[in-house]
Amino acid sequence: MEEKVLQGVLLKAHGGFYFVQAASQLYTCSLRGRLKQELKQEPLGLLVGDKLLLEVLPNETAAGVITERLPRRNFLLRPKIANVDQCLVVLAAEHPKPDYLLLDRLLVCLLAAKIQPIICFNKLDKPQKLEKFAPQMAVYRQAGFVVQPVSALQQQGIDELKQLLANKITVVAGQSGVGKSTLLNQVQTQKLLTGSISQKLQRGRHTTRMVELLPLADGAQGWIADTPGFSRLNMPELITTENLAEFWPDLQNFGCKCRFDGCRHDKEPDCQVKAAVAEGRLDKLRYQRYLQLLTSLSEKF
Ligand SMILES: Nc1nc2c(ncn2[C@@H]2O[C@H](COP(=O)(O)OP(=O)(O)OP(=O)(O)O)[C@@H](O)[C@H]2O)c(=O)[nH]1
Ligand SMILES: [Mg+2]
Ligand SMILES: [Zn+2]
Repeated sequence: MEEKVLQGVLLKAHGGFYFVQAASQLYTCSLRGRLKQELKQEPLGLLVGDKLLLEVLPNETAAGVITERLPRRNFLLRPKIANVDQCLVVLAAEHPKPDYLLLDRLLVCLLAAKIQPIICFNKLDKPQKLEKFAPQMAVYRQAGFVVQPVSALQQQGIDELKQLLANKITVVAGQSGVGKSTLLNQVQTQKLLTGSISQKLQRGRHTTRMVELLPLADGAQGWIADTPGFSRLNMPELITTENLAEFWPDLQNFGCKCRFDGCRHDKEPDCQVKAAVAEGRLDKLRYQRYLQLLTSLSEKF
């Protein structure tokens, strides 16, 4: 009898089993011996998000054998996920207040890794809150980023968010307490721990939390992974003082007209970026954060 071969995505690995979604069904899989040997040569092995081929076992409805891993588009090490399309960067209107330096640093890292960022402002529970943050959202929209205002509490902006997540593998990032898990509970079906309970449990645990891709709700194609909050992020090695501006789309627009090739838009004369800031065509605070990151990069050496 001919084996049925399907293409699927690894959602989680646990206790020697691999849980693979293929054709909107979840298969519990083992590894074909030959693939297992091949993977032993690699430090990472299979990652959540890996696209795989599996043979469905005859007479069993939801069991299979993974025979092959398909090529990876990219991968992240923290959290360990392959084939990441985009990152939902969550900020809160308050508790905690937005940390724009952290946001800008994250955006640089994501663009350098060719992962599409989505900036999500949460806890905009009242119209006044939305008004208060409209100028900040406009700054990032003008820079070319996708910005989605939401209130997880009031369930506002959730349908728009769902549309942005469809058909993609998304990871979530943002400081602790911004509402990542609360938001995720509205776009996928599994119940995640939120608030202080989640923080207490995480502190008490010795093992690193297992990464898992969660299928989106309402039968939508696409997956999303929650991550515990973080407040620090190191810049990857490939970002230098010379190329930082390349990952800063709003500076980039003006920067190509500077007098010097390779202008860092810092102390150089005839810098079009500085001119744009002086004339209010470019947000001053974001430019100042660019200078701050430029300084921190130059201090690394
Ligand atoms: N007012 C308001 N509170 C919210 C909203 N979304 C989440 N919260 C609250 O914010 C707190 C933190 O939410 P979590 O979803 O646990 O935050 P998290 O980002 O997952 O935090 P970590 O898991 O620690 O990284 C909880 O008490 C939520 O109820 C919102 O839209 N408005
Ligand atoms: Mg959480
Ligand atoms: Zn310049």
